Amino acid sequence: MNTRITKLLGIKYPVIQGGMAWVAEYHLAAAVSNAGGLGLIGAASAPPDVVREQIREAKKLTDRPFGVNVMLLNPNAPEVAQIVIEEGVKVVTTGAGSPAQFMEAWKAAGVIVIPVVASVAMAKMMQRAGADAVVAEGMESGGHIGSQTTMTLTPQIVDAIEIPVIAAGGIADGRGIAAAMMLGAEGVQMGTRFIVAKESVVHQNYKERVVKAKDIDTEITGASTGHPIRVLRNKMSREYLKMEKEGATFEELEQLTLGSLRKAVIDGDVVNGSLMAGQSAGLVKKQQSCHEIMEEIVTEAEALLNNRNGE
Ligand code: TUI
Repeated sequence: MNTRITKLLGIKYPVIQGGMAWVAEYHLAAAVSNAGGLGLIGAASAPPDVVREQIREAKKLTDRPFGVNVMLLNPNAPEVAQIVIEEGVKVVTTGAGSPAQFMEAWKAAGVIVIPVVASVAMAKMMQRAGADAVVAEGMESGGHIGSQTTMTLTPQIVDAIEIPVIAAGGIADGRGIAAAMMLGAEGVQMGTRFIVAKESVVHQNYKERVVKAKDIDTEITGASTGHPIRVLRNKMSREYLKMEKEGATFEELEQLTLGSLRKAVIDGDVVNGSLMAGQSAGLVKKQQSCHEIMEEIVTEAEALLNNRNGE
């Protein structure tokens, strides 16, 4: 399990937590880091001051490295990018766009930069811009997604760049980790399995929907707006898709989903809230501590990878 990723990040296991909006707050980030992976605080659309506070709280709970995910659709992204530097955060991942404009400042400050990409072209661009690694994220993932699958995207990005690749999308157990390694990845990013972690502050109603989810229970909303989002099917997603089919405008759809992720994560409204989750929800069967999750998946992956070598 020692790869360029564990070495680069100074972590025990090559497992990175997804920077999930509302879900990836400091309790979860610190717990994942304490369990030997890389925890992440998801800045998402949080006000910059809240992100700073989250970073300071995480530092109180862990001495291990952790990171911040900067969501590039957030108008406050430039301020968040600066806060990351001021607070001495070791690692940044980015999502939903190109972080090129922040790269120089982050590199100058010694921040390790790992953009999440959904295409080979973007991976190459990020390598040229000075990224230390990339996350190759397939459309099995929850939330904002691209259009390629993890199985096809990961090896193509591995072939196209020299920096290490972390696979994401559809990975929730040791089999997924072993498979990702076989595709040439040197680490994985997992989100959905950590939604239900004991240390995750997500409302119990949301966690139960993830645990109960079957293989076919996610769907993609927003394909027509250019912001496809994978969620667990519920009243909200059905209404959204119906409006989308009837030709609703971007503004009307935005209005419908305004605050809907908060509704699900904080209020536990699993009817009208937006339940972002990946296809791997069907693989998530129980609520465990981050330590239990990490030990279980790494033990399983190591056994599979060692068997392959006839050991
Ligand atoms: O960013 C994510 N997943 C997310 S962000 C998010 S918050 C949100 N809420 C409502 C609407 C939009 C976002 C929820 N889930 N994953 C990483 C990711 N990045 N997936 C895909 C991409 C991506 C897409 C296009 C990265 C780069 C990219 O480049 C396009 C370009 O040319 O700028």
